[in-house]
Amino acid sequence: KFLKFPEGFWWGSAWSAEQAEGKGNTGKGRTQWDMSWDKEPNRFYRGVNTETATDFFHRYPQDIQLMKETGHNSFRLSISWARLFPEGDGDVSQEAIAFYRDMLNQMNANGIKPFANLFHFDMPERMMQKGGWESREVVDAYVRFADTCFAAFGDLVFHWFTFNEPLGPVLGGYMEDFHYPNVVDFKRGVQVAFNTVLASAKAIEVFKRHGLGSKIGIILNLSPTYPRSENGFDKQAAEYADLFYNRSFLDPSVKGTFPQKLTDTLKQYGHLPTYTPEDLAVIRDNTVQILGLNYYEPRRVKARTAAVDPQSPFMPEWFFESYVMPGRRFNPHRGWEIYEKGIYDLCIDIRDNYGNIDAFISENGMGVADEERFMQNGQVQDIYRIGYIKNHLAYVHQAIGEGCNINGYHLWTFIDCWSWINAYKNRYGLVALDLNSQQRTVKLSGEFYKKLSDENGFE
Ligand code: BGP
Repeated sequence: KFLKFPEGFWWGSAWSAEQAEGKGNTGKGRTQWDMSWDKEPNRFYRGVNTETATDFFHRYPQDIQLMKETGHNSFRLSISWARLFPEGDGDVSQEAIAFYRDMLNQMNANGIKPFANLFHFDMPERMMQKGGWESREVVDAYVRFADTCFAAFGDLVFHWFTFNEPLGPVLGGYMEDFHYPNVVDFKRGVQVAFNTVLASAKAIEVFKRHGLGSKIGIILNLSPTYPRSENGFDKQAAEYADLFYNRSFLDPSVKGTFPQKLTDTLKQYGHLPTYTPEDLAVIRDNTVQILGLNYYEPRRVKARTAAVDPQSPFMPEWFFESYVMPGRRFNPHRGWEIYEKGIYDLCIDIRDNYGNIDAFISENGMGVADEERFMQNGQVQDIYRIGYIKNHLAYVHQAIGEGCNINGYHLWTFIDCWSWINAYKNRYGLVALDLNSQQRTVKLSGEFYKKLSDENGFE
């Protein structure tokens, strides 16, 4: 059966500045990833940093042609804060503005709607030295950066996003030790979460003053959370995991308020962040106009079996334990469970609990190592990726049929790009990258994607 998508559906893909551009020659400042690299070059990054990455900086004119060849009518990039403001604050780089303006112009000229995101894990070094998202000064500098972007690129950007996955810096930087500053301190993490919510709302406030025709939103990584059983303890565990990891950002972004139960819990354990009544008013008055949904895997939890040591530092995991479902299907290269129905459950949640706000799938994708194994006549035959995309899209199609306001699908990613934990180990692209020659070759999935977009559906 042919599954047809609504007219004007956004077909595209996404990536970020740090992961794709490379340094280039506009005098880009250092970021937190350069700091991580200095500290431990081989910890995660497998001997590859972001100096060159996928070299989008130099190759964007040809790459935009490749977007066309692979069926893109839209594309999400991020604007590098450290490129615009090498010091994070202070003087803006005119070269950086010229670079992005030309790139955005070329995308528009080729019928590709640019979706621009303002923060994708890439804190400028100077800002990180001031405390990163823990610091109010950094929040203010970010808002100036956002303001500058709206003024400089407002005529060229189709939709704006304040953050990609604001949970990332909290989990990575303050809980699980894989982003700078690599500490385990949930209290500081909560402050980071609050400050990013506030920064997002402040950027939206400034955006509205520009009177642009575009919309502004946020991109969240959401994992529908399933209890191991219908047992009350397991269900309660799932409710807490959902509060901490999904509702914590969804509610303030879309409704302008934090879930009461989350606030109560943080208060009870002495983990409320510092804020003022004015902050809460800014958050209340500046909710998002569009929502990007990144979906990779569900979260499965059960009630804790091991007792919590009350002397240990408070963590969300005091309320639940992760649980691996027996017989689950998963991607062995990334370790993530593959559960396509999760994308449907997520869409239904947004329809029913978040006013069916304008939304789209802003990331979904499959990272696979050593894809040369699947090379035939010079092309990666990634039938597994085509299957992955189709299986998820079938559920997105069903959700749309049931009234969900889902306007597009962006795959992670376009050309193979650098990853925070695995550098170039796992490849996600529709287009293969030869890291030595920087040569690009469209994979079988890239051909499939073109057909999918041309026909606005698939069989
Ligand atoms: C998302 C990020 C992306 C990208 C993707 C794939 O969470 O927004 O930046 O990296 O995940 O994950 P990974 O690169 O860790 O395999």
